[in-house]
Amino acid sequence: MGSVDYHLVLRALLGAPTECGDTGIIRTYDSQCFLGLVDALGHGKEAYRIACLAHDYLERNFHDDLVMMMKGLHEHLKGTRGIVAALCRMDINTGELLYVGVGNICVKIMGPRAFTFVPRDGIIGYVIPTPCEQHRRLYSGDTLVMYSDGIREHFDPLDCAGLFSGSAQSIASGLLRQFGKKDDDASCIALRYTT
Ligand SMILES: [Mn+2]
Repeated sequence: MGSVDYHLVLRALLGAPTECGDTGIIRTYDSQCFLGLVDALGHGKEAYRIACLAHDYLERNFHDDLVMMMKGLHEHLKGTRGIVAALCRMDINTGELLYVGVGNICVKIMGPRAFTFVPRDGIIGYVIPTPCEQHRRLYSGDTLVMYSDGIREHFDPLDCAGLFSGSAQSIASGLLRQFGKKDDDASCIALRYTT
């Protein structure tokens, strides 16, 4: 039996949560954990409105197959300025992890088998390639992080060695604090897996 500790942080560039174009959702059900992170293009009230549309869609459809979900999200957001998003589902018992991503949301496994998923290029709601599902496995002690481009993409794990030994909450808020940029909304999900 595995268990997960997870946390989501959001920070609006303009301060007000109702002007944040980044959003995220984490849902556990049966032995599954669904995680989605969204960055609506631009920022401010219009980005927030689109992020809410995406959030509502994910809230209603998080049980779906990830490729279907990405296609559905694309249809749902047509006519808006669009978003980028990463969708993950893990099996808490086996550690099996599925990923589908379009656009610049960074998704990494931190641990002895460090791995970075490669998203497909595109803007969901505008033009996307055929979504493609990637599979990995989390092992006990691994941490999954997902973050938008409001957080520096590359950082040296040595600069934050202590960070990854804490709780999911301290990892997510620590990444935002240490590597958050000053010119965009920012969001981060951290998930720690133990068996
Ligand atoms: Mn952004």
